[in-house]
Formats: sequence, C-alpha cells, structure tokens
Amino acid sequence: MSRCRVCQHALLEFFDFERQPLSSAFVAPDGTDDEFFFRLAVGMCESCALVQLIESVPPELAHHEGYPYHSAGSSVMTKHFEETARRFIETELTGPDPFVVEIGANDGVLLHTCGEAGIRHLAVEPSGAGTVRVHRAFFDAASAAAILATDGPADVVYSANTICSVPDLRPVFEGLDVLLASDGVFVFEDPYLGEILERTAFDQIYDEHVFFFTVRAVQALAERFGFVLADVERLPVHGGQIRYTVARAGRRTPTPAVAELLAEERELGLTDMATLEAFGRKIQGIRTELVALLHRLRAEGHTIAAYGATAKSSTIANYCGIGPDLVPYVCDTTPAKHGRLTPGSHIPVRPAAVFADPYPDYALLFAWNHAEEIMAKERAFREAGGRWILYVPHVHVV
Ligand code: JHZ
Ligand code: ZN
Repeated sequence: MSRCRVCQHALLEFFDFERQPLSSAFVAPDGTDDEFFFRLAVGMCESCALVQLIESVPPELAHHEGYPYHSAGSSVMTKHFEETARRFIETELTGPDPFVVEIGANDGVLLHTCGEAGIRHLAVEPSGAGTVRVHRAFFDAASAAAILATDGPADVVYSANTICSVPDLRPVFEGLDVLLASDGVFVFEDPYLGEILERTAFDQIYDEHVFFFTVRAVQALAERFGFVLADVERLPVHGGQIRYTVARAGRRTPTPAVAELLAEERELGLTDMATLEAFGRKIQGIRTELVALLHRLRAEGHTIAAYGATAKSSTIANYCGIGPDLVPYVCDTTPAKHGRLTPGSHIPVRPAAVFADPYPDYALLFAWNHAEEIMAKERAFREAGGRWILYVPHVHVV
C-alpha cells in the first residue's frame, strides 16, 4: 500500500494515468529507446488529506541535468516575481539589513529585484546557474546551518513552483527551523488543487508535481513541524495557485483569509473522495472530446500544430495518445528543446518562428496558462484565420 509522504497514513487512489514519461525529459530523435516511464497516479491521504502522487520517480532521475525551464521566458512571470519582490521589501524586509533566501530560484528574477534594492539575498538549489548568488545544495538543516553561519537568520524564505515537487518535506521544515528569524516567514506558491478541480486542469499532474496542496493540507503540514499557516492568497499565475505564508508557531495570528478559504474548501467538498472521483470522470470526458476533435479536423484536411512544449502537455499528449500523426510539431521559445521530441509522445519541437511559416489552421495551446500573453503575441495567427484549440476548462475552439 502507498503511504502519505508526510504522515505515513494510507493513500486513497482516485485516478491513474498509467504509463507516463518524465515531463521535462525531451528526447533526441535517436534516443527514444531508453526513455523512462512510471505509473502516474494520484491519491489523497486518508488522514491529513494531502493529495499526492502514488508513485515517486527515483530522485536521481527527477533532477536530471539540462533542465529546460526558464520563468523569464514569460513576461507575465517576470512581472509576477518583480512584484513579489517589491511586496516583500515593503512588508517583510523592513528591519535593519534584511536577508531573503529563495529555494529553487530559477532565473533569479525575484532575488535580482531584491538585490537592486540593496537587500542581501541568496539562492539555495543544487544546480544553480543563474545570475544571483547561489548556495549549491538542497535546502535542509545542514545547508540552513551553513547559511546561518555566514549570513545570519533569514527574514523571508521564498519558493515558487518548487515545494510541491519535493517528495520529502521534513528536511525543508528542519532547515526553516534553523534558518528563519524568530519573526521570519516562509512563503511558497504552488498550483492549487481547488483550481485544478474547478478547471479540470489535470495536466498539472505530472512527475515533478508530487503534491497538490490545499489550505487544509498545508495547515496540517505546517503544524506538524511546529509552524503556523499565517496567510493564504490566491494567485492567477500558472493556471491558479495559492501563496502560503508560514510562520513559527505563536509568532503570527492567522489572517481571516485562512479561515475563509478553509470554509470554502469544506463547502466544495474539495477533499471528499466523491469530488476527486468526479474529477476523474471529467478527465476521461476531456480525453474523449479532445481526441475526437483532433481526428475530425485531420480527417477534414486541416493542419494542426501545438504551441508551448510545456511539462504539463506531457500528461495531455501521453494520456490522450496525441503524437506526430495528429499534431506534427510543437513550437516553443526554449532553445534547449529545439530539435528534440516531446517525452513519450515524440512530437518534434520547433522554434517559435516556425509557427508563422506558414500558420497551421489550428493551434493546440499546450501552454494554456500563458494564453493571454501568447494570444496577444500571436494576434496575426487569428487575423489570418487561425483558431486556437483549448482543453481547459473544457475542450473548445476560439
Ligand atoms: P510553462 C514547468 O512547467 C515545470 P511547464 C515546473 N515543474 C513548473 O511547475 C512550472 O514550469 C512552473 C513556452 N512558451 O510555464 C516556454 C513559448 O513558447 O507553462 C515553455 O517551454 N512562448 C517547474 O513547462 C512553455 O511554453 C511564450 O510566449 O508546464 C511554458 O511552460 C511563452 C510564455 C512560453 O511551464
Ligand atoms: Zn498524510
């Protein structure tokens, strides 16, 4: 039986995507023979209600080299991190000589913005190659102690799109206990289960996303390790996230937003098995509709391309059986993905400039979370008669 990664109680499985590849393991055209596959399935802990993957990917495979994600590729995300930095500077980094640490800093936009305001900052990640100062390690008690010795306690420890992909959260909280100033906060943001269910955004489920947080589960998680969930804020980015603010127990009174969202989750039955099983039936419905639409368009002689070789689209493509026969190529701005094939589904990735050369009749928007930005940028596609295919929150053409 699979057990909860936090409290060791049984996991109640509610959906099985079956055999899936690693979502960021774009393959060379001659490398498709030794792709790694695992059973992608999700369940909920019967005790703490934390929704999580049933099976884990071996850690040495999970953090493979050449990780091709860059948040700065999206102007909306760059602005998001700049604004987050400014908010911290105004509300949390107000004492004398404040210090901010980011776990998994990616392009370093947030820390760079803090640095420009003269604030001491440090990224902690094993593969740091960004432009900001990096402590190369996983965040745990040992790395936290090393940082404390050189830099002193942290007023803010921040993490975006990372905590949900750390299978063992105990070392993270042990590190926080070492490094956080007595009134410091741990702020993290990740996709919200409530939003995933509301939009049937099942493509948020892939190998890297181990946990699908709710306010209920994060509150239990924080308390388990001697902390308190002090604030929650919904964010529009990446298809709907929550920013959680965690403080040392007794140091902050939770804001009304925590109780409000908890009540909303209870009312929606967010962590009822019946709700999660209904979500599973909707997933099957979207697959049926999307596959039928693509087959019909192809049979009618239309050309189709995909847009955005996202990690998310790995689940859509592999679960729906969308390969190069249905969608011959996917355009993407990430140079490291060009010339490679999407994991498992083997759709060739081409540069973004290929999109207009010539436009396809239909574009399957794999990067639907960046829809506004991409549709604005590619306005000429629609003006030329092109149509976007979306599958969140349901299959539709615009
Ligand atoms: P995007 C990754 O997921 C992995 P992905 C990770 N697990 C995670 O949680 C999120 O990021 C945050 C391209 N693109 O952001 C670039 C264009 O081509 O949805 C990217 O390859 N043109 C850490 O991969 C992809 O689309 C554009 O204009 O699902 C977007 O990937 C834009 C804006 C993007 O994350
Ligand atoms: Zn649990």
